[in-house]
Amino acid sequence: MVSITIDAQPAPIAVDTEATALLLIDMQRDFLEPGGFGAALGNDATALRTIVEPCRRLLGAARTVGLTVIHTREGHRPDMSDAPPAKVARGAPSRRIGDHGPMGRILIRGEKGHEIIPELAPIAGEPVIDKPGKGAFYQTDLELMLGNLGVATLIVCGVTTEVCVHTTVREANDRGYRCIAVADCCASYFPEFHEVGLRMITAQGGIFGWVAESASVLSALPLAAPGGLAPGDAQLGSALRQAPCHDTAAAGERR
Ligand code: TIU
Repeated sequence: MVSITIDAQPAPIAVDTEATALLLIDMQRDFLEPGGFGAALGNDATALRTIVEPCRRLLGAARTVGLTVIHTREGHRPDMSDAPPAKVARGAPSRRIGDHGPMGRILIRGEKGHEIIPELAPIAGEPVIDKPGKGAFYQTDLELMLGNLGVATLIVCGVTTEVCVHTTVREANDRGYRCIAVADCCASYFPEFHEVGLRMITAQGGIFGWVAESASVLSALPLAAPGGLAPGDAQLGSALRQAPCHDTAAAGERR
């Protein structure tokens, strides 16, 4: 066990690195590049790109210390049998889920737009959770995986703060996980929703969890500690991370 303390709101939080996972939510082209789902809903997708570099640094550090790293993607099967009609029909987008766009069919597994952006591409052994909803627990094997890995705390990054990050943090909180949302590694198309979304997490003594800056997480990680974690040292976690990942991604998509 390697116990570290991360400076956070509403209070510092002590975590065991061997029981902690970095969860990267939906860092997909469909949300972060023009021509994807986010843009089809009328948003400026490039507004989210400020978090790419902080996420990349945190991901690199997590890999160095051997934290469990899990990626998620929002999207649907090509036949859209897992896409609720109410979700597809909602709003007045320029393109609906399943329609053809510049990066392939919008929010459909196996299409270019569905891929995680290259800067944060998963490496071998990092599970990728394909989720049909906003929350990463709904109709996925994330909870099973976290249980097998002995994870108790989630360091959460990704997009968008008030939609998939918030839904996942709420789902995780109700399941007994401690969540630390990383403020400068989460983003929204609406800056005010980002700010208020983070405040909602920490309000009332941390009603859903904690919020920290990536600098606080980085400075707490045992990156330079002699005898600190070596990459892939996390016992069961290491063994599982090397195992094949049985997600529902299209063949060839998994890295
Ligand atoms: N529209 C929006 O802000 N977000 C989503 O639809 N999905 C995620 O947040 N990933």
